[in-house]
Amino acid sequence: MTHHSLLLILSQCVIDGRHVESEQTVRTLLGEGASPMSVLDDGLLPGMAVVGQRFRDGEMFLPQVLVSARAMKTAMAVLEPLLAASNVEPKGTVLIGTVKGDVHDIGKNLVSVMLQGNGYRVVDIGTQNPVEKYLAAYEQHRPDVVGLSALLTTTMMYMPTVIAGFRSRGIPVPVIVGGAPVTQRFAGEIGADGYAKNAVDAVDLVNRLLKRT
Ligand code: B1M
Repeated sequence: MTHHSLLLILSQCVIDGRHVESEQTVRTLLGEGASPMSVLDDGLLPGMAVVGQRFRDGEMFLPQVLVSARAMKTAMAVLEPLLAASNVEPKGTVLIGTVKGDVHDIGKNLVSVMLQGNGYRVVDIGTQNPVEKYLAAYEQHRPDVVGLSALLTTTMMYMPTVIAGFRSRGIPVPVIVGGAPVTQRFAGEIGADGYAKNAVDAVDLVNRLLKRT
């Protein structure tokens, strides 16, 4: 079978929520020489995009989205070590987490993996983080950049609270934001130090903020 047909099968596995087959298909593709990035970009992400559209249009419901997310995560677990493989000294530390009230973590995890793959140490504090959690993790790990993720138009409104938490304590760490509903304009309005549309742009952004390449 060609890479192209395997990638189409992989997308369909995510859409249908077939996690065992999605993992197997990823392993087959890698075994046949496909790059981890193309498995992600041309197989998993297009599948997840269809899930998002169908969910929005009322053609798919929450339980189905959950099984799709599981299929995506199972496949990502195979790809993550490959995407994150990097032997260099850390270029810096990035603290990342999804904000309070929000359980979405697939995109955040992808940003973490891409940062790791590009030489950063990542402290990932998971989902549903109130400002206190970010502050406590900052004190513990002293990151060079703090990243906030939000996937809901409601939870992104919590981002300014986290930024204010750092600013009101005089902590000068750059805070960057991202997630499907977040825009450059919103980032500017809430006083974030940067916005990235996707995981690849997030790496560029952190490189620029820390003047690393
Ligand atoms: Co939810 N959900 N969901 N969901 N879900 C969305 C976000 C939604 C757009 C679907 C839709 O209606 N079309 C919609 C939000 C509407 C809105 O607010 N505008 C929605 C909704 C409504 C909900 C619930 C409220 C549903 C309900 O209960 N009625 C509920 C909320 C739960 C909560 O958080 N409190 C809910 C629940 C869930 C599941 C649990 C079932 C599951 C999440 C599983 C998980 O993450 N562990 C889920 C999923 C899977 C989705 C969709 C279908 C896919 C999200 C995803 O993983 N995309 C999503 C529709 C969509 O976005 N197409 C949807 C793939 C991922 C790689 O992309 O997360 O965008 P993304 O990340 C990208 C960029 O955004 C960026 O880089 C990433 C990689 O390129 N990025 C950053 C992300 N974070 C970044 C941080 C950065 C920089 C870049 O710097 C720090």
